[in-house]
Amino acid sequence: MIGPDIAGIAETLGRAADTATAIAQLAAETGLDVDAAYAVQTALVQRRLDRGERLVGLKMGLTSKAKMAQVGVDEVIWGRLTDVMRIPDGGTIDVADFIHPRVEPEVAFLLDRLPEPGEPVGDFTDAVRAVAPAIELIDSRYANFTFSLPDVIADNTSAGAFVIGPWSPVPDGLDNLGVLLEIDGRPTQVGSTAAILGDPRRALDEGIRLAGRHGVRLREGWVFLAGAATAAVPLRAGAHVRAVVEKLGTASLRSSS
Ligand code: OOG
Ligand code: MG
Repeated sequence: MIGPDIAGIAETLGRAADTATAIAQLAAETGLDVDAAYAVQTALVQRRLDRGERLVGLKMGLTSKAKMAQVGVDEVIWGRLTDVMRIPDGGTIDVADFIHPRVEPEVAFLLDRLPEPGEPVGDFTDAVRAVAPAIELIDSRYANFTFSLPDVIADNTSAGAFVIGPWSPVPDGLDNLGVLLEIDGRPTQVGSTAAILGDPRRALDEGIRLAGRHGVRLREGWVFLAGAATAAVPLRAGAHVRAVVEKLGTASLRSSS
């Protein structure tokens, strides 16, 4: 049997992102399972690397119930981050570069020495040098932000852009910090880091384990997004977005069109 056309699907998804044009879901029609979907993601990100982008980290997706419920997929997933996706803290994003962008509050880790593949993360503070509040901009390439599990994996887990706030040394506890997403000074989502797998530190174990299954090893110096603590919110032009994480501070961005 001939399997799905991995390179062709990656090209379709890559063009959708490059032209900010939504496409129809494709996993069911092309017979993509989870493994094939990660192969598409690899090819899709390689397309970016081929034009000079650099891999700078890993992002987790659907690590909170709020997110799982919002998109109707209940498996933890992971995707790749490149340098071009990173927007400086306080920087501006043009919504016209995206299809239907949404923003969500996250916690970021700056990775230090990671264990050997197959080894558990021993001391979290050995593996993580610093933590920061972050905003992720997600932008599903599928119409109506609607997708199946293999669809969203193939689409690099809707990765669009991200902002990292100021780094701080790892605090004593990360498992119950208040999280606020504010748009134009109004709180639009409120939550806790406990929503992220009970403790965002667990997202790192999951990232190492799940990416390891596909031969991807996390690297010293990479950024790691642990996944949103709340549902994501549509980003309109002319907005000022702030994600505030208790004890860690604020990450912010503005949007133009
Ligand atoms: C998938 C990406 C999920 C998160 O933080 O949960 C994600 C999506 O919601 O489109 O980035
Ligand atoms: Mg996210």
